[in-house]
Amino acid sequence: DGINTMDNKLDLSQYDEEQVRLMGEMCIQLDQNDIPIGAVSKKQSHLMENINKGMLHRAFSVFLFNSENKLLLQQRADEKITFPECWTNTCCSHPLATESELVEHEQLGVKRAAQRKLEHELGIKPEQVPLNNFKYLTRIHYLSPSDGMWGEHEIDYILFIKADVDLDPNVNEVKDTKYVSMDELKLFIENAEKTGTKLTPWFKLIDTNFLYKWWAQLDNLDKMVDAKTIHRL
Ligand code: DMA
Ligand code: MN
Repeated sequence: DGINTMDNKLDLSQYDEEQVRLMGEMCIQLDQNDIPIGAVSKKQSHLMENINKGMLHRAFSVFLFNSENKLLLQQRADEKITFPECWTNTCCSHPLATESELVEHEQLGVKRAAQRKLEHELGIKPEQVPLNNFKYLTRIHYLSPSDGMWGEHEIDYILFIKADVDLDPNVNEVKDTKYVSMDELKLFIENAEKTGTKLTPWFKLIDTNFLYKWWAQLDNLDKMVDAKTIHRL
């Protein structure tokens, strides 16, 4: 990765040091059918220059609901390099190109990554979010620029989990959190423009296309699972 000339020309000194360090993580590069074709740094895989040439990687989005069926939202920290200050679903990130997070059987790799990042971003202990309690719903393929240089181009595994958890947010990742009911979220999104609330593009896509019909079946999710389709949004 270090020998790539574009890496050496990129000046990341304006960004938060910890977030720059995390840009060195190795993501799973994919073909259009979600077949892994290699490892690529988070930095390389989030540069629009590479995305515009078709570079694609694997991601996950967790939606965590408490026992009152309220959804936990987070506001991304100002320090985030992509989509800072945006409100979004509970937790998103990338399974890493490691043996344990590449496992595809029962989406075990993405579930392991989800458990790892729920602890890293929100301080949720793994015991409160057991791997077996994550429900994989489907995959979403989307592309969204963030600002001029950065963006997302992912196949995103949607994971739901119901759990009452203790939060201890990492302020380098998360600026704020809140639980919302279905009606509260609809109002929050409807009023976002008026209130100057920024939302992530993937959260808007999932909200528009899938969220409420899944949420209405929270205690009956098996019939909602579409394991095979890659929804191109
Ligand atoms: C990336 O999320 C994943 C999706 C689904 C957009 P992120 O930018 O929060 O990743 P990370 O927490 O690793 O920076
Ligand atoms: Mn990504």
